[in-house]
Amino acid sequence: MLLDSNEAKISALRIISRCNELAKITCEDIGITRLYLSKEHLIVNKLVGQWMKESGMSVWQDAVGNICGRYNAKFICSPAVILGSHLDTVKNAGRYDGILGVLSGIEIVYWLNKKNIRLELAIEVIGFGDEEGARFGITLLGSRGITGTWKNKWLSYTDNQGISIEQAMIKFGLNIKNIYQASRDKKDIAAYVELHIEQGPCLEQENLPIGVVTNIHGARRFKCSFIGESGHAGTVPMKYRKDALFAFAEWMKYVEYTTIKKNSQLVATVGMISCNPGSTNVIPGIVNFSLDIRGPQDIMLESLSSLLLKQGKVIANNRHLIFEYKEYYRTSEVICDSILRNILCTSIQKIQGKSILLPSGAGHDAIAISERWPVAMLFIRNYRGISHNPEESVDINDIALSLQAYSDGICNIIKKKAEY
Ligand code: HGY
Ligand code: MN
Ligand code: MN
Repeated sequence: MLLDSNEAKISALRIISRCNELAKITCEDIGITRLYLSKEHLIVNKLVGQWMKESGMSVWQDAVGNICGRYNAKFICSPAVILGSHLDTVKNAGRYDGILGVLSGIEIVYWLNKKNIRLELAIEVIGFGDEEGARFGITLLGSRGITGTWKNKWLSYTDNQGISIEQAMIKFGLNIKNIYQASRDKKDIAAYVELHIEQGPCLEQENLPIGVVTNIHGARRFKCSFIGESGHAGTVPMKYRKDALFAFAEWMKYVEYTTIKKNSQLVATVGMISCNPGSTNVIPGIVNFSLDIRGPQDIMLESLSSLLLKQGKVIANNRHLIFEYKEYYRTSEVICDSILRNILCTSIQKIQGKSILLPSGAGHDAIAISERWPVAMLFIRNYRGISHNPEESVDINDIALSLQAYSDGICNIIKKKAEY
């Protein structure tokens, strides 16, 4: 075991204090919001880069704004096992989503370095710059830099101030001509193992601090609109109205009922809505909104999305409105690598007596990385699974236990991978 319980506790205390320090780097007066290519992103990269350096890593910021650290193996050019997660947040976020995984990876390297241990493979820790997609709408822009699957068309995507990714990159100090320099050779990476808060209730229900992820659910995201006719709130009789908000409300009831009825693993969320023109005394003529659906299999997502979108059309027709939608994001289910999973389960059993396998309803950078390398994820229990919420919290003892399991798992994965 790389870490004994005292060392794990020292690291857990440092992780908590660093999460609190990073939580102060936000673009809002209250709450934590840290967006890709923002000035807060740059500040966090510098601070996390310094912590990486102090733990014994060589550090660089790559061509898409990820902060990367490398702890060499016995042989300089050995491939690496990548640890890490994301440093960006959603709006009004919690302080552990993503951050905990990056800081935990740094702690593993800290103790290897302190104990003068060099492994058969290198360890790299990456703080990805954009997993949430909270600024530009598309997600995994950091991890897709590593996999070399960046699309040039993304450069023209804009945030709600009309700033494009291209403009934001230039302001951040990146050269858009170099984006492909972030992509890594297949042979340079052996595996990716991410520690992340569960953001769900399973571990708490099982009364276990840590679990291993079986699969990451797929996702579909749509921009939708009900288009009716705005009118005078006082004069238009109800039966003559083309009220976009009532159509939306009727559709929302259908979304909830149909998703629940179809399958307990399916979820559907309308997280953003704008009602236009947005005056008390005007009948809403247009309602624009987002639709985010998740589920374990593409076929389930396919059938749920077609049901919901078809019903949007039916409701619009019945009310003499128009229903429009555009899909702008999709990821398929990712199955975590079984060899890596089994090694992590063995480490967890050592720590907590039993291991548990569970799905991830949330998306992670592992989705992008899995397109080129084997991935695995460890989940740590977080209070009531609350996440994307300032109430997000993690128990310090769970952090210490997860560090012992994570470090033991990584050392064993490296041993296994070095046999190849
Ligand atoms: O939305 C998600 O699943 C993740 O938090 N980006
Ligand atoms: Mn998140
Ligand atoms: Mn996350």
